[in-house]
Parts: sequence; C-alpha cells; structure tokens
Amino acid sequence: MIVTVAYVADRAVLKPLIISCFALLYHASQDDILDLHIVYEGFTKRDRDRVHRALHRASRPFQLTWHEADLSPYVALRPFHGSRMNYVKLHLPYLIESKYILYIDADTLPLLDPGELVSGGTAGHILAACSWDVTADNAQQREWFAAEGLRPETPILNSGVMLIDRAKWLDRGMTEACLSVGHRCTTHAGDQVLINTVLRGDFMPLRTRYNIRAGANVDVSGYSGILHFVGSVKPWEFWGHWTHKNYPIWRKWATLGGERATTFSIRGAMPRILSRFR
Ligand SMILES: [Mn+2]
Repeated sequence: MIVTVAYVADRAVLKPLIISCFALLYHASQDDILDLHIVYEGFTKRDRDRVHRALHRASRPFQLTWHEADLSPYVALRPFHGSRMNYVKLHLPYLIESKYILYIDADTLPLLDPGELVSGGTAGHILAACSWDVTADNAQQREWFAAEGLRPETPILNSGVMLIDRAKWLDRGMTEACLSVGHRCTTHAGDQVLINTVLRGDFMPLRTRYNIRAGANVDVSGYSGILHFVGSVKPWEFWGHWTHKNYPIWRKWATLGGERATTFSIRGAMPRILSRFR
C-alpha cells in the first residue's frame, strides 16, 4: 500500500519537522511505501538536505515531494500566532493526488505505523480527526461557535492530525467553504476554527492514540501513538530542556534522527528567562 502523508512547515518548525518525518518513516510498515509531501516556506537547499538525511537513516522505502507554499489565498485571513502557514492545510487536496491524505502537524512525534491509521478510512466522512473532550460549548472559541449556530454538544476536532478523503473534500467544496468562513471570522481563528465551523461535527472521530496531547506538564512517554506537543513550551526549544516533561522521549528520537535535541538561542530564551525574575 502507498501511504500518503502531508506536512506543512516553515523554518520555525524545521527541527521538529525533521524528527516527526523520521519517526513516522521509522515506524512505517516495510510492506508499505511512505509517500511523503512537505509544503514548505523559506527552506534552503541545506534545510531540505537535512530532511533527506534524517529520512535515509530510517532505512525504509519512501518517496518525498516538495511543494513551495502559496500563501496568496490567505492574505485576507487573520494570522494565527503570527503566521498564515496553518491555512495551507486547506489546499492539500488540490496539491496532492491520493485517495486519502494523512495530514500531520510538524510538532508531533509519530510512534506508530501510519498505514494503520490510513487503512481505517473515514467511514464516509470528509475527514477523520480527534476531538479529545472538546465540544462547541467548552472550546476556546465557544462564543463564535454559538453565534454560528453549532449545538453545545457538537464535537470540535483538533486539526493537528487529520485523515482527509480527497474526493469528498473536493466534491463538498471544503477549501472554498473554509476560506469563506475565514473572511467573515471575527475570532482568533486558524484553520481549525474554520474547519470546525464548516463541518459542524460531521467527521469521523479517531481514537485518542492518533493524536495524544503531550503538553509540557503531562508525561506521555509510556504511550504509543502520535504524540502532539501542544502548548507554547516545546521540547526542542532551549527552555523546553528543563520545563518539558516529555523532553527525554523527544531527545531520544531527535538523537536517532541525527539532530541535536535543542538549539540554543539566547534570543529565543531571553524573554522566558527574564520572566522568571520578574
Ligand atoms: Mn500542533
């Protein structure tokens, strides 16, 4: 089987991207071919070579396609944490021709065979994703969802891991519907709010193991699945070394992938260091 997986990344997440791809390929079945697509912005040839080097260390069959991100459809959308890269997810079914596209955030550590997730399909839905325990009435953007008429119990998905049925996505005009919501959206949005507003809970729920919340304060090193480093403290950041409970497992995989676990950046660390003394 060919397993198609897509990432979207800029240089801010180059290191986690490299390790996420590496771990994914490492866990892929020998009987499958991993068909990897990376939509990028601002990568140099050296950056791309680093990705290739890590993938070759996994000694598994793969093919890799690079797509330069086109951010022009999103100029009128609100930036999310200072970037519009997250909206690129909305165009994946136009960029990649495959029945199923498994989208994975770069801030993840996939410790399972992706073929297992893809072969589960989407049960007739446009996509499959994890909703954790978030519903329209307890989501951060609950006022927006209520104003949009979502019922309080509507499950809200996390768009960090999504299995997309490409034909269904395109048939239902999902990209255009999300962009149109984005143009009138008044909340701190990002692709996730747009997708949830359009789907209104109509997605296949995935088991939590396919998107495990690996926050700084919860040790999930005993879990097998896709670890998702949610939250603002990331294990690959200078400060994460001390403050992230999942730093040891991150370091293990970063080392296997041939990367240093953290990059010391005084500029990146200073605001956090100073905040300790305030
Ligand atoms: Mn994420």
